[in-house]
Parts: sequence; C-alpha cells; structure tokens
Amino acid sequence: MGEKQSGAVLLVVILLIGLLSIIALGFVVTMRSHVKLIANSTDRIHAESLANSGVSLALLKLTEPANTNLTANTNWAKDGVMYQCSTEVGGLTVWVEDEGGKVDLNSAGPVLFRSLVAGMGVELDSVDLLTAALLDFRDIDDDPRPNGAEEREYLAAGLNYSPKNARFETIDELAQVLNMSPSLYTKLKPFVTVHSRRAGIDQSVAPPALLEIIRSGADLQPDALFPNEFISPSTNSTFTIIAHARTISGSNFTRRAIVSLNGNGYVINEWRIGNRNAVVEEGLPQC
Ligand SMILES: [Ca+2]
Repeated sequence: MGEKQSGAVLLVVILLIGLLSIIALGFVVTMRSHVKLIANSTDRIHAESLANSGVSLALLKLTEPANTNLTANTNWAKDGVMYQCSTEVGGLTVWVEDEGGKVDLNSAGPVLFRSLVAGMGVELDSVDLLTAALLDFRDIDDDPRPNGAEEREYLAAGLNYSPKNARFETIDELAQVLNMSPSLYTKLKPFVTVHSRRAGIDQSVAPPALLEIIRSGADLQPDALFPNEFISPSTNSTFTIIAHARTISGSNFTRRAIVSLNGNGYVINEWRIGNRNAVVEEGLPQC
C-alpha cells in the first residue's frame, strides 16, 4: 500500500471515529434528557400521590370517632383554615371546607344572593340583573321575572345557549348565567356550592371572608345579627377537601375533592385537579 493510500485510509478511519463520537454524544444527550424527563414525571407522580394522601388524611379526621386520637391535631376546623405537615416525600397543605358554610346555588333565596353579589362590589343595577338572571336560570319556567333573563334574553345577547331551567349540578354552570363576568364568577366560586341544600348558611363553619361579604352586601352593622333567612344549620356531612403537595424536589400537585359522609363511609362527588397552592415552611410537624 502506498503512502497516499495509507493516508486516505487513515483519513477515513479518523472521519468514522469522529462520526461515531458524534452519534455516541447525541445518544448520551438524548438518554440524559429521557432520564431527566422520567425523573420529573416520577416526582410529579410522588406529588400527586402525596396530595391524594392529604385527602385521605382529612377524611380520616372527619370520620374518626370523637375523643379518639387516631391522628395528631384532631378536630380540624371546617371553615377553610389551612393545616400543614411534612413527610419524607415533601410538605402537605390541607384545607377542609364544610359546604353548609357556603351559599347554595339551588336553595338560597333572592335576598341572600343579592347580598352575596352586592358584597362583591358589583354596581347596584347589575346586582338586581344578576340576581334575577340567576333565579331564572334555575327555575323550570321560561317566563322572565322583573330584571330577569330567559331564552329570549340569552338569544338577544348573542349567546348560543339558553338558561338551564333546572338545578345547578356543578358550580361551573354559574359562568353561564347571563351577564356573569369571568372575574365575578372567579370571585364567587369559593363561596358557592350545590351540595349544602340549605336556604341559608351556617355561620359556625362559613369562611370568615364570606360572612364579611354578606354583611357588607346586606348593609348590616358589624354587631347586627344575620336575618333568619340567611341562616341554616349545616348537615356537617359534605366537605370540599383541597390538598396541595410540594415534593422535596419541587414538584407541586393540588387535589380538590368534594366528599359526602354517610353512616358507612363516604361518597366522592367530585375529584379534580385543583389550583390552590401554599408556601411550604420549614420545620412543619410530621403528618
Ligand atoms: Ca327559567
């Protein structure tokens, strides 16, 4: 083999080695990327599992017999107070809300609705329109009440749907009520329910912010009692449980469940991904 041929072979070998190195490097980069993706997915699954465990923990606290001590910090308040604890996987934040402390979209009367909407800072003219539209949305007839809205008003507003003329099945349907702005809907969501089935709210489990909103909307003095039509005792049986988990690696997941307790256990009415987060502090007690 001449020197020229040897040089050509050497060049080909060098090129091949270079090519293989590039392929190998690409493989390593791809594998690293896959490993990172798998690690992220695994961490997210840990976060979801931890959040689901938070719902189970809350259910245990809600169903354990009185005066037992199956879990630490028994007797959680049910007005949305935040509870936090830590595990080996990460931190857990849980809120328990008694649905009896919220305004029921199907059972509340016009005066309570009006106070709720007015307390949100809505203009008085709009308060009357929204209250009437909400009542027309759920009543079975198609005759608009004064200031109300039935099919004709929805079509005139350019909407391609009509009032439901039936009970609200989820609070999401509130967004369909004529003239309900997205921002007002977002502000109302934490304070309304379809599970209380009571005309009024139970002040002992209502979120303090809701009591302030209603007091403001109804023009009640700070020391004035709520009118009787605003008050109904809770059945203490249906709860929203929100559990936010943050793993040590930084993944977050929030579970939002609505559960009804019965003599034999519980029924899950809703099981959704939530959007409430909390800052997880150092030094939390063990869950
Ligand atoms: Ca109607």
